[in-house]
Amino acid sequence: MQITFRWYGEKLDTIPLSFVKQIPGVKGVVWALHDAPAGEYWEMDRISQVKNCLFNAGFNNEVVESVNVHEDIKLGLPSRKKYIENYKNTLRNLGKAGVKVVCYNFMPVFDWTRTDLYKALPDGSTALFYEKSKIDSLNPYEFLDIMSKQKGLISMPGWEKERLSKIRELFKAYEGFTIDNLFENAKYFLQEIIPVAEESGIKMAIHPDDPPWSIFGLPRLITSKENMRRYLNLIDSSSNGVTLCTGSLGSSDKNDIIDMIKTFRDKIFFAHIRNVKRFDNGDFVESSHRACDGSLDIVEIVRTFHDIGFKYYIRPDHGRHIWNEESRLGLRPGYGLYDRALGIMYLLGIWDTLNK
Ligand code: DNO
Repeated sequence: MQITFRWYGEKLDTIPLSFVKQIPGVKGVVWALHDAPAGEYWEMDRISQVKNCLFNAGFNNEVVESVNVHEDIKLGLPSRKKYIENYKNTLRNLGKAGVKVVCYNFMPVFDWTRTDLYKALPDGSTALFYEKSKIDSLNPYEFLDIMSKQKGLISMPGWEKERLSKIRELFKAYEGFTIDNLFENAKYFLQEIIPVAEESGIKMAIHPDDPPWSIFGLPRLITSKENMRRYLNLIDSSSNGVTLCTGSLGSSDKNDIIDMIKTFRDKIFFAHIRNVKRFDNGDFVESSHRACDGSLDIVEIVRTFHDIGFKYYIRPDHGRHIWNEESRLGLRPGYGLYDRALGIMYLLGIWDTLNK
């Protein structure tokens, strides 16, 4: 397995790559053209620029998260054709640049959803929090209004300005839309892009829905073992796989993460490993990586990856904001330096012990 670290690019991240270099064990940087709107074609020049920047700092560029899927593709509109063409050409360029895994998601309208980006924890740190009753009682516009007042929202991946500005039209377009419609449109998308991924030497790794249940009446695809299986069966290819995100799937106590790792062992090309603490009322908060701090047994999770001989990429995913880090200008919620670095040390500590 290979440890990676997500980084938003020279202009959009406040963490210098030289700092990332000082975290033991990080081989690759997980990157994307974060300023490219979903559906846009990624020019080779821009891809090469990032590649050079990562190589000069001593990292590989093998994992991209994400090449975002345009909403028209998820909705199955006729305009999807042009966005799918752009997607294919982007994959071709990424393959030429040495990219091996592309993470993406198929979540309608909202990518990951939280209600509080800086929830204070008893130890004085802050973390991302999901309050179920808030989501259940608000309509999406009220929700967005409250979220827009929190610092950092629009810097969250998946919450880009141009997407949010169209939120009313989007909800209108999804009226009456079912999970079967979404699966059908995903199948069409996969049938188009997977042959190109195969030719380009790229493994596609869909990210689970976060949280793994329907919100605001929208259907959600990757929420459970059954749905993951259904998705993988849409097209039989060694390039069709998943990102196993423990925190996203683990927000629901119905998901048995260990069982999922064992079941989909050959289809997991990327793993996001983090802990989450679930509460009885359906709320959850992102906790430290340590097994006893959250509801997930991270030790057993890492042990299972070790047992299956996992040879792909892992990143620590999110972290809390600690050591006054949230006062740093431009900090992206969940994507500070310190707790993600601690997370890596915890994961490597377990891995090295298992190796012995
Ligand atoms: C949140 C992330 C997600 C993820 C996308 C993948 O931190 O895990 O935004 O990048 O869903 O497409």
